Amino acid sequence: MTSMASTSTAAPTRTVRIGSRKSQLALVQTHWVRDELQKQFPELAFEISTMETHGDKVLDVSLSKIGDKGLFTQELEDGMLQGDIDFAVHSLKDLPTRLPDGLMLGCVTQRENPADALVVHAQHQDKQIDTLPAGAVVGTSSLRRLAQLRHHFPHLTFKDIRGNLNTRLRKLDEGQYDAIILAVAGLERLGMGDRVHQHLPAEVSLHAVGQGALGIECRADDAEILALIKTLENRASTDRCLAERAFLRELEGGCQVPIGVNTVWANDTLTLTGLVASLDGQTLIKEEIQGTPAEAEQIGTTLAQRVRGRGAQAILDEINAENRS
Ligand code: DPM
Repeated sequence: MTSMASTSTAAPTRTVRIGSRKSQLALVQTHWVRDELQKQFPELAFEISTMETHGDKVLDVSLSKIGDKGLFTQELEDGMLQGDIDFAVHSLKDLPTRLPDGLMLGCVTQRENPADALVVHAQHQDKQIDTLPAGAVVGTSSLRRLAQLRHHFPHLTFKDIRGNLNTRLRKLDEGQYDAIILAVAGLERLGMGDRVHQHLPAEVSLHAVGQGALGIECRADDAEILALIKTLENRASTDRCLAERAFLRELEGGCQVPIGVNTVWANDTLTLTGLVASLDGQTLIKEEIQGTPAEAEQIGTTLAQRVRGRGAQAILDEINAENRS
């Protein structure tokens, strides 16, 4: 009896420190990672350190205007490089495609539904995105969602919206908007999946690179931590997200560019659809490519070169010039 009790209360061999943003969504995600790891490694202790990132502090400025290099990740990355934390859990879509020297994307978890969701005010319960009345005010601060929706539904009015999910839903319910667009995954993780009124089909809105997956970032030379987090890796999600990230990286798009993607991984074939849109929604440049999962990054890069050849670079240059001025 005594020996059993002493085994179960034995001091953990190592304390692993996990970095997370403070937002409710970030914490739900980080707790999930911690709980999964704790189940597999009962001998380890896990500790969560929360940090505020620049993106959490600047809530009144449109995302596209505050720049994008590590907006939601930099403070966590500094923490890893300084050795204060061992790894960081991110929404993969907020993690830049180029990481600081010394850090790597160690794991992509099983992806939730990556689609965008239409969430409507109570008075539009009987509507869908294509039946909202002319002039209806749709809230989004994603240039990607804005450009695609403007293209398909020029009769709608688009208005910036910021704040966390609860703030946005409150603004919608108060009547400041007729509808808003959010990621299905974020709503579901927060237990608010019932607010998803319609999954926007890929023909209407291609989702953001990495949307719906978690990305775990760690130090490139920490083999022990890498082996630990790799146990949460999902192969299909990883291949899909690596293809998507290679597409974005090759276009040198930050997290705030009108670039959308869709991937299908089936029968040992990976299909990637990529899109670059002009902000006014007039021009959509869209291409599709297939390859084996092992060629994930290569097909992403090739697809980027194809859309660039069709005018995508000119669109991105114009947007980048505007953001700098
Ligand atoms: C990025 C974008 C948005 C977030 C841009 C985009 C949405 C901004 C907005 C890069 N990060 O999607 O085109 O609509 O104002 C973000 C959300 C999630 C991660 C929330 C959301 C949850 C879903 C996920 C914000 N980052 O998109 O509704 O984990 O993929």
